[in-house]
Amino acid sequence: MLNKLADSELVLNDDGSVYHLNLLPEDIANKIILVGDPDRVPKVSKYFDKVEIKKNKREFYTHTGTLRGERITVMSTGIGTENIDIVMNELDALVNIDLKNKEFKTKHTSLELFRMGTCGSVNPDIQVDNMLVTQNVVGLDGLMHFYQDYKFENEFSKHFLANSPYEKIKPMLYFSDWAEDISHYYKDATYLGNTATFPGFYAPQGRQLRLKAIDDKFLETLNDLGVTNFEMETSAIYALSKLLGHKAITVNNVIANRRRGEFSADHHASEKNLINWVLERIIP
Ligand code: R1P
Ligand code: URA
Repeated sequence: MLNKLADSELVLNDDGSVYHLNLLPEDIANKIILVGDPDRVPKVSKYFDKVEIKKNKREFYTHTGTLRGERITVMSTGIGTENIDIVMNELDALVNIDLKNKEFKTKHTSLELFRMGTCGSVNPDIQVDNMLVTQNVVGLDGLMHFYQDYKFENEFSKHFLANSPYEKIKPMLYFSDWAEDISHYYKDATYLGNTATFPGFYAPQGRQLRLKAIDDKFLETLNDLGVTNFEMETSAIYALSKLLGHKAITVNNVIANRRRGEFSADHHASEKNLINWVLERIIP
């Protein structure tokens, strides 16, 4: 690969910021909280000592400031792994590419990325309104098929691949390097789980409104394969972090128990609890 990137490959705005995130290198901290919902960004940054940067474009809202004296960023990613593709590549470009010359930097910078999201449980025993940290993730979206060197295997992934009856759904499997990563922040999580990331909220997660999903036993089958919870971003965050040399961890608030048909009685209170839970741990 050529060291200098063409203008069509690393697209910048007029002020030199990365194209979709609309950010300059000095706009982000090393610790970055990733949330799906843009409305969650001010709900997080209101706990900061002060907010120095507020920028946005499309669904990508970013606030950077300090919390207990340490610099921190919160950014919304919108929904889905296709947005994570943009977020991860542009965040990495902010720290590992010289944007002026469009050349790779020789010294690598590793970011600490904390997804703070919501999910549905497919294990009937998991209680709603609790935090579930993703130890392993199976990507049932298609994003990582487009990258080389994407596949990371462990016992969970081997078991899943050997036993999945869904031949049409080609899983990409990843896991967090549990021993070496940033899991120490969340040592006391209520649940450690095996998360499945999907390219949709309805049939891909077994929901049937007026259309039928792949089969009626989807939730039970995924749970039998070892999956604990469903959401829409973590596979791409873990896989691209691994490939790009960043550290990432997801905690999702369980807002639905799909097997019992339960939804959080007060998801606003539950979201506030999630925000405090994460902030207390990543900057104690
Ligand atoms: C679906 O409602 C959205 O909620 C979950 C899913 O991953 C998807 O993005 O996460 P967030 O609460 O972070 O948006
Ligand atoms: N987010 C999801 O993607 N699925 C759920 O069931 C809940 C939150």
